[in-house]
Amino acid sequence: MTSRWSFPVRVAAALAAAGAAALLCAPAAAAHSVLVSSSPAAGASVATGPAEAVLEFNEQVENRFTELAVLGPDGTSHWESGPASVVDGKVSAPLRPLGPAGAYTIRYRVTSADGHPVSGTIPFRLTVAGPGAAVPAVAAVAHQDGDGPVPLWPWIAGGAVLLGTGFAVARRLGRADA
Ligand SMILES: [Cu+2]
Repeated sequence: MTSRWSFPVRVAAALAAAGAAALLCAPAAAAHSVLVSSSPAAGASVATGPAEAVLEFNEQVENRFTELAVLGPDGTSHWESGPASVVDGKVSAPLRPLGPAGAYTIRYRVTSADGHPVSGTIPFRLTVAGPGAAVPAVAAVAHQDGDGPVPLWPWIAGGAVLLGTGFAVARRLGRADA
């Protein structure tokens, strides 16, 4: 009798396990923070440049590696005037007065509560040219992300230390030989 039931029971157990796994995996897959709304909104047309760009996510995002940039119609000029700040699920950055009318893009990257990065772009349009002027890229606010060029000095310093150690060892070995 036990053997007659064991197969269906085993199948049921396997199905239950698969279902449980699916239930466990589904929330994990959906755990990335999702952009709920923004200001300016995606596709919005504004006549005046907003004082800040604001993104609202569905949950609290981590306050690290946060990037919020607003790119001008030329695709390269930056219009954010300071680093992004994160309060719970709200990420915002102050903006300079916008300049030429045209297509602007909010470019963002945040760190989900589960530690995974979420990034995207939000296009909006400035319909009336504002008083702002583009600043050279160097003067734009430095990003907090890790996408920037890797600094060379640690390599140079590391190389110098290695060289120095090598010379010291070589000298000592030379003395030992003499
Ligand atoms: Cu994730």
